[in-house]
Amino acid sequence: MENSGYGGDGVFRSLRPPLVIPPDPYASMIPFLFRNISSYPNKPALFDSDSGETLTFSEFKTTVAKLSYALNNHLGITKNDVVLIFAPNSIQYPICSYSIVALGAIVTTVNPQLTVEELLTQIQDSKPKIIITVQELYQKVENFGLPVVFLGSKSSRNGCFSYQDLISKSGSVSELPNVAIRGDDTAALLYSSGTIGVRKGVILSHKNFIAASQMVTSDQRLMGEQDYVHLCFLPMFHIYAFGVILYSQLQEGNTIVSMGKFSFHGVLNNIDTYRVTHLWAVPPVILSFTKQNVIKKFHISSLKVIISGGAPLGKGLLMECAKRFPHVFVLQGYGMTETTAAISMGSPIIEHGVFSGSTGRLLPGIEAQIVSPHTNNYKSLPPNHIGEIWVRGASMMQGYLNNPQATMLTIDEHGFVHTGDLGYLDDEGYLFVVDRVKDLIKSNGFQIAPAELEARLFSHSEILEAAVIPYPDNERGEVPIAFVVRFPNCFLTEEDVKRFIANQVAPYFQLRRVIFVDRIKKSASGKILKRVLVEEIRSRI
Ligand code: 4UV
Repeated sequence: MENSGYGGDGVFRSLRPPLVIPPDPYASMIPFLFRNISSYPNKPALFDSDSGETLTFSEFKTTVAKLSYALNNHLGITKNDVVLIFAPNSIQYPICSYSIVALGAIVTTVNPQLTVEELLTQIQDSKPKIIITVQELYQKVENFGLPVVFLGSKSSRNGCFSYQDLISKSGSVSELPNVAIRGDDTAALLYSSGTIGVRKGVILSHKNFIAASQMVTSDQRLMGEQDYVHLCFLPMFHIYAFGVILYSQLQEGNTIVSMGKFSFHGVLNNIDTYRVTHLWAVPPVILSFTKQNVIKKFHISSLKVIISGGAPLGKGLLMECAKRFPHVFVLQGYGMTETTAAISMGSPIIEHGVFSGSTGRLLPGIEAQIVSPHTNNYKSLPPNHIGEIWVRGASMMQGYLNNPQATMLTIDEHGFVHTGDLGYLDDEGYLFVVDRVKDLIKSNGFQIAPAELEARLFSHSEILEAAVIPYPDNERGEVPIAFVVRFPNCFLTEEDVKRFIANQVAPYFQLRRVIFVDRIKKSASGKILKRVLVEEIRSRI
């Protein structure tokens, strides 16, 4: 049992070396990010594979300093103000994020696919002072009455500012702002529906990011290797790219290649052009790799590691991918927005040639309990027993914004985040995520909150009851489907319901199927029995 990290107190502890978080003066993210760059000022920090722009670490720091100065001087952004970024991936994304955070202000990010109404919900909740966006998305933000900063070169006009102009106005500024920031000050509000309900602002502190970055890159430091190049096509608004790829890798002195839109050929071309070593993906991307026969035509010898995360990756798919890239380690990472980055991750050091389907061992400083979801006495389970995964460590969120009730239900008094995922740790401390007990759908790695779709369905005058659950899909992993009870003598069709929803939500939120039923199964207390519906659907496929 001791090989699993399982202790007599029912807690599994990480088998990796202990977590070391450097003390002050690096309590805040941005001084920490740039703490070592005098050793590699001319090394490329960022490439933009779409625009061809590039920045060395020294230029990156200076640009962050200039934009921070401009945000403060021209837009009045100061400590604790919220700035919203509504944009696709680009080299400017991390620059804007870190310029905001360097001021002690708070960055909140949004999926560019969201509708105006969905965006409004986040604006009302997080109360940003300004919005940073691109010309193509301006229509969605123009009526909020907030100052807008445009990425790109568009010139400043009428409450709109150009990123480029702001940087130019900062002249010779090259030092980061001098603001007193504490480790537990908020750095980011990333939205997640968590284990239940609608999207909520996950409060992540400076210390959360610093700790997470040290966890995620601990194996790299053990291997003593540097000069990794990470390709980032995963959306930068999401914790996986925001925390694991951007912040964690940049603070380690690794290079990021930003890619605005995923395409299979684009990825292979970029691996070749930028000599990419690390590719971060979600299972649907891994699936697309296994279907292609053209890999041999590209020069991808630089590639060392492919990491899949965000949703379960079957062992078969993992092995198929490893066959296509014989010289590459294919690993899994497992994490949540609420844990800032990864909880567990495979390792090229200890897992050479092992394709168990696990999500790797717990990262440094992470403690876990596996708790039976069927009992009320919270007895933690030993190795090889499946239960709900609870995790604790320095990267756990501070709570949900404006939602103490949801915070209380997610983090307990001992600091454990209840993930809503089912899994087990084996005899050697490998974590297997096998299912989900929470009310969440993961489609293409994106979160879909069933409660949000249900609320929209309930708003339809001909719908009496509705329940939304995940439905397996080969390409996307899962898609949402709805069980709907119509009011008597209503003749609403499946197409009517799908169209009604499609008009209100981002494309990835759309319903794949609508099943009309006479009633929806509920518990004695009137709660919809989602698990029963999920099991029923699974048994029919
Ligand atoms: O909050 P969120 O949208 O966050 C994420 C975070 C993903 C990753 C992936 C690899 C990393 O190295 C890392 O640091 C972060 O997706 O959704 C959290 C939920 O997604 C499911 C699980 O239900 C989480 O509670 N999930 C994430 N990764 C996996 C996963 C996985 N490897 N296997 C199964 N489910």
